[in-house]
Amino acid sequence: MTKDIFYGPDFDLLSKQDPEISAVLLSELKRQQTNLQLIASENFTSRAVLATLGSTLSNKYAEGYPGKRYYGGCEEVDKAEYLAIERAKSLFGADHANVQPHSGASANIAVYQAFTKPGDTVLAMSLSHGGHLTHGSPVNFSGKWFNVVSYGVRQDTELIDYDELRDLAIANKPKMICSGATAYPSLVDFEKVRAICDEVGAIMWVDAAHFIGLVAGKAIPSPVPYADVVSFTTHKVLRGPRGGMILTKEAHAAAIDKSVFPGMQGGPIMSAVAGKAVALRECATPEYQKYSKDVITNAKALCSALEGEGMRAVSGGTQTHLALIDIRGTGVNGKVADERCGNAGIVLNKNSIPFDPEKPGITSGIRVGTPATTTQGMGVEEMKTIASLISRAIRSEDPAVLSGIKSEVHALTSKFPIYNA
Ligand code: DSN
Repeated sequence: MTKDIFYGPDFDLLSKQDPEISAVLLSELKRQQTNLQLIASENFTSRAVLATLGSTLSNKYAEGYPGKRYYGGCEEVDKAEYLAIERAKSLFGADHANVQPHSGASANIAVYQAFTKPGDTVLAMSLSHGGHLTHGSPVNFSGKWFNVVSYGVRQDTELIDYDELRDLAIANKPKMICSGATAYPSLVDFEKVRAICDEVGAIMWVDAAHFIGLVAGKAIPSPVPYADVVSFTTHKVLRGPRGGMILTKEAHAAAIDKSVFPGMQGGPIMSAVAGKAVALRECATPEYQKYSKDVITNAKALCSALEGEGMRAVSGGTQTHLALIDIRGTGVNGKVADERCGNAGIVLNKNSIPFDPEKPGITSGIRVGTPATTTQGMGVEEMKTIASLISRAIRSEDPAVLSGIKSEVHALTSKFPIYNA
């Protein structure tokens, strides 16, 4: 382990000034280096991105947009934001990019605000079938302020039921239709969704948070040519800093910009905006394109190896960076599996499967993703090993066995070091 990642002298200063927080930074680094990171929405961003996040850009208030700020002294941060915008437009072939949302949820609030009014009807994927809190959950602003009608997957195929989606759209006449999910292992048919939106006169919104990195790497089809608006996070497969972004057609550019600022946010986090620019430049390289294809190859390998271990892949497999696994065959629920894997140094999350008989806090499934392990350089052989480690961890309640698996996990991760000097 190295603390060089924390920029030597500054870290030494922090260690003296605040030993408690510096200890957290070091132990979190160690946790990321030694355990297996299989949370589908996490990744290891580059040292270049981390450098922007720990920079003096964090000190600057820059309410407004480049060239039209409400504060003086923005000439340098303007350059960073222009670069982020131009790189996003070029990478995704988008008319317009807003790089200021603090997170995916913030970006989604801005989308609702730009295109709808409280009380309007929106059609989105239900959380229990893989959607997101901001897609109409009753405990979220989206479910409280909007009439969100949910669509789901078919029980037999566990794939989006486009016939049901069209029927619901015709019956409810939504102002906006959202596609995109957090636990859907297949690709969305954007052409079909566009046709349904056109038929009912709805705005087509794609929440691409999970898969936009695969789009950036040209590993899967892009929603950008079809959608009116695409929102996403920048820290998942995309491997950038924690944050959000929105792409739109030119016709909606002003509405989205007004909705982000002053509609929803104050000052943007300029260190994160600069980090987004750095990540977007990295995404435009052949290395990143190879990475994003490898992420999918690894996810398929992990998914089929887990099937080989007697677990069921929801929807029969994966076409993306994640797999949703029905673990009922092991006799263990998602909550217990999550805890046992955690004790074995395998970080993943319990996840509801479609039509899950268990409560969301228990679940019948787990979600696994390969963005982080692929960044580490792991490949198909390691995915087979990981599947075996997961299976053994899930099926064991003996702390000594879990501790033995943890040693194997540490041996594996030590061969694929991250953030080493
Ligand atoms: N928390 C993200 C995920 O894990 O999918 C969604 O917001």
